[in-house]
Amino acid sequence: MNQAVLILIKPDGLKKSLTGNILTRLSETKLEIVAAKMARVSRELAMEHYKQLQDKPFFEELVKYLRGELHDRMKVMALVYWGKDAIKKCRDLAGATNPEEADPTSIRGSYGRITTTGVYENVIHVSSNESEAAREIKLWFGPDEIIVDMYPMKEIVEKDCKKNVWA
Ligand code: IDP
Ligand code: MG
Repeated sequence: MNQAVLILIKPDGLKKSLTGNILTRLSETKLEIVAAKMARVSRELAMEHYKQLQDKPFFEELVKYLRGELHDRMKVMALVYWGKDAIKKCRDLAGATNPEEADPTSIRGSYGRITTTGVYENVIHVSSNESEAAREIKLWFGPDEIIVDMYPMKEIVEKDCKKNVWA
């Protein structure tokens, strides 16, 4: 069964110029990239993304971290990988949440660190299960940004909708 998984290259990954390394490591999975973009992260988006951690003492720092406030990089790279056992394959390559405990050859073990303020800067986000992946992918991407049909969608006509087009 094909699965989808949301990957975020977090602001520390971008600041450390790790995009290429991380994508190379993830290519070992032979999964297909079906969506990719650079994204600015509003406070609302960061809080919604990590809403299951809202009671943790590090939540406020975590929101700042994902927004890029700790790294002077107000963006993340968001991707959707698609294929057999996509979540396990990507989580195995990412390594444990705590970079000190992660396998030293994993992405987080190689590049992550624990900050003095307590948040784990672990360079990459990987969805943890299918329902979280669906919730997160729908949060970060619209249906037209993903090149395979993975979730039900509907067509709507928006009247008087203001948007930017090329001048
Ligand atoms: P995951 O990213 O491995 O799925 P989660 O428990 O979902 O781990 O936590 C989300 C993010 O919050 C982590 O990637 C890490 O940046 C941060 N984090 C999680 N647990 C801790 C902690 O105990 N101390 C500091 N930061 C943490
Ligand atoms: Mg998680």
